[in-house]
Amino acid sequence: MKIKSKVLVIAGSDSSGGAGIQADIKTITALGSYAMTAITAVTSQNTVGINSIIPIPVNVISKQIEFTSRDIKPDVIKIGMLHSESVIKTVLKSLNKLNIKKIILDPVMVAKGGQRLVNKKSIKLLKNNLLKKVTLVTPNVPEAEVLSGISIKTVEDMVYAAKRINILGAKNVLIKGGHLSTKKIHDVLLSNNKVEIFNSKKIVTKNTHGTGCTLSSAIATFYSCGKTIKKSCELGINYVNRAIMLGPNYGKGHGPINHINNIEIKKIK
Ligand code: PXL
Repeated sequence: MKIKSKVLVIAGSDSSGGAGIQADIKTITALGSYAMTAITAVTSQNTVGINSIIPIPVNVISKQIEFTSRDIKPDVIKIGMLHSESVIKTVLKSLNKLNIKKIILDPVMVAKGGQRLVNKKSIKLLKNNLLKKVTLVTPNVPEAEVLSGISIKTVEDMVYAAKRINILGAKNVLIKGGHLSTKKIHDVLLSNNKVEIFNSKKIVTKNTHGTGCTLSSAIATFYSCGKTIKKSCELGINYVNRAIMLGPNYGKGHGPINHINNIEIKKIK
């Protein structure tokens, strides 16, 4: 199989393999593209909770981004967990040096179990500075509430929040509706001033660790292959839904999804 495109991921490592850089590499690879990484922090965790978060020094983060990208130019950059102000400032500086305009941001704030992954000051900087740089931002409902400053209870609220986040500078906004208690899941995309709603069946499971990382990486991969933002979101949502449905049910807590749901593994004899 010929590799289709190159995606650089700037995000944290998840030792349990379901979220973070590990989910990103699996997703980008499963969808046929080439994954590169700049690791921002190393988390020790399992499906039940997070044991520790060790930051990578900021000069090491910028070196990973710049040194790697100067040699192999990414078609798209996907950004995940940026846990502190200094990390966001560093990433902004590096992005300004590289001439890569296609950027997908998953504004990671808390883990599935409820633990905070980033501090409050960094959320402010993300909102005021980083959002302006991105092609697409993919918050879930709690993250969209923080970014938009409004409380979200309905799909109409999601549309309003998406407009507010668009005004802050993000060119396209996808708010994921999984946290709302609607019968179906409604993901709201605001793209080119048009609202698109993707409706999915709700899959009842506790195994949804890493869905956000996986979705944003899937969208980044489809986008890097030349699909539009709208089509990339549609294909990304379908891929994650299948990954949830076919989850391996590992661990005692919020287990991982099946990132390789779309590929057939040939047995090596
Ligand atoms: O799913 C959010 C997330 C992002 N990045 C890392 C994580 C998690 C959740 O646990 O560990 C590194």
